[in-house]
Amino acid sequence: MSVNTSREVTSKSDATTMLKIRSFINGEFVEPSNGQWLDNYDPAVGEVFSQVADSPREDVDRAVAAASLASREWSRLAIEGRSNWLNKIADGIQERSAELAAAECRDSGKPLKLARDFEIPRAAQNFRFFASLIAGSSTSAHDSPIALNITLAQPWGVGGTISPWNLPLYLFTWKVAPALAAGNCVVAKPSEVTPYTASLLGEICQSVGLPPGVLNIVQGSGGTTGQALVEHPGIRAVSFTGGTATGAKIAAATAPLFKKVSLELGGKNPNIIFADCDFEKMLATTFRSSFQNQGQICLCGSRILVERSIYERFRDAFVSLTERARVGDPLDESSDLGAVVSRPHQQKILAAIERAKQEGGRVLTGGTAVNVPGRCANGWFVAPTIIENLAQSCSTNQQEIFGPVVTLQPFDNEPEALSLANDVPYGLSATVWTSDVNRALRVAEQVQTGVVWVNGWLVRDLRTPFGGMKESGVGREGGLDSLEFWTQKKNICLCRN
Ligand code: TXE
Repeated sequence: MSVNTSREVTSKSDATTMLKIRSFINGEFVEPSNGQWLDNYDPAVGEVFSQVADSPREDVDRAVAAASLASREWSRLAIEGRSNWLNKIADGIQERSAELAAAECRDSGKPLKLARDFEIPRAAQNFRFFASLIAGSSTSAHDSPIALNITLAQPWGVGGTISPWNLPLYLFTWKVAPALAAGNCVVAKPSEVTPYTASLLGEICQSVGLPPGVLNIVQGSGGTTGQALVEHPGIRAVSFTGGTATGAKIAAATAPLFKKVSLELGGKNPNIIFADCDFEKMLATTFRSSFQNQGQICLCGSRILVERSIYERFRDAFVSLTERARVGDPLDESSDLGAVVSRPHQQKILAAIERAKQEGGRVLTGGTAVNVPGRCANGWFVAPTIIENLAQSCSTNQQEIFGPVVTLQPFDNEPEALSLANDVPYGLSATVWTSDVNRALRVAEQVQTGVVWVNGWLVRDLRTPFGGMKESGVGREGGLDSLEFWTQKKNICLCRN
């Protein structure tokens, strides 16, 4: 059955209504062919507010068939044509930005102001950025007396994207926009935990008149819909962001099929603070890099390494700043932290804190769930938590928690700071705080991460490569790296007589 909108509000009982979030296939919103739905929660109130399709393999097949058909025209569009479509989608996001921010907040529990001021604008920017990047792209040629070689970058046809729940529309569009820009049609799966804004994006594509099949959004769980997507023989390239364990499963499923795969995985990022830093700037930024989005950003600096001479000064100031933070209703403008994404995730974070205590950790502040009175009394909140006195080798300092939990570790000198920073299986990002530019360069060059910020955090230029080393992933996203991922090179050699 097909309907024009992603959202049919049906009566669940006399008292309540239920939003239904469908897949968007070939330009239409469709029910899951197996009739299976998943409950979707508002984490701030702890209640189901919608149901999302749990699409089976057959629905993924239909989406791939639609994308494959649409790609014949889409891949032949002049660059200006594709660029115009991307800008139209960006316009649509901007026009509905208030609605998108409210949906993101409800789906994920994040503060409304974070979605409104940072994430939804970035989703529009993702489309605009790749619209202008392709407009300036060129084809390379190599000339010689015997032949002229022309190298084309051709799209794969159908691309598959799988995105997580922490920055739902921001990361969904970060994959979809370059795939479309490069001339692919896309089958995209948002997280089943936060499906709402992707579905609204489907409505935007419909209202701007994007040709059917160019972007298909299959809703559903990872093991069902996601697995069907990565195994589909019609999808030659897959871009994934999510947990490292899931990344390993996707690598295993795609390797025998020789697909191109980009894996953007977890992190256990060091925030390295030297005594000669700008203390006030570092302190304010460290609060954000620890607890923004309740610590549920793969780039959060969850291990804070502090030069011993300022360890106590930093610890006391950081604890005091954190204790002034407000954990509260995400709709309240004064809330610094909202809810974490789900009840199981809240339990996972609290269990990690208990494990830290067993490992000898001293909880300096936080460490518990937070009861927010009123509308959010049954919501899933966790206090921002700072722990010290833990060994480098313990699980708290080795495994990603992905919540508002950071550890503090003192160090005596630069080699020790680097040794602690690098002694984890992950290698996504690092932050270095120092006023010594030579030291900044030395440390940045030796730290084993794909991204290093010096005297800042989450400052992004979309032209730069983004991705991790070690268990944080394979491949780079951003700028020309994204366009390169979504195309394959073909060399045509024109031999001279
Ligand atoms: O992520 P999953 P989860 C980390 C974080 C978190 C942990 C687990 O530590 O606690 O991962 O989170 C889809 N085939 N990050 O379980 O499962 C899934 O439906 C294909 C880090 O929620 O990795 C969703 O769309 N797809 C992170 C996406 O993968 C599958 C962001 C991510 O979900 C699949 C999120 C399968 N077999 C979690 N199984 C980051 N790096 O930003 C699941 N999926």
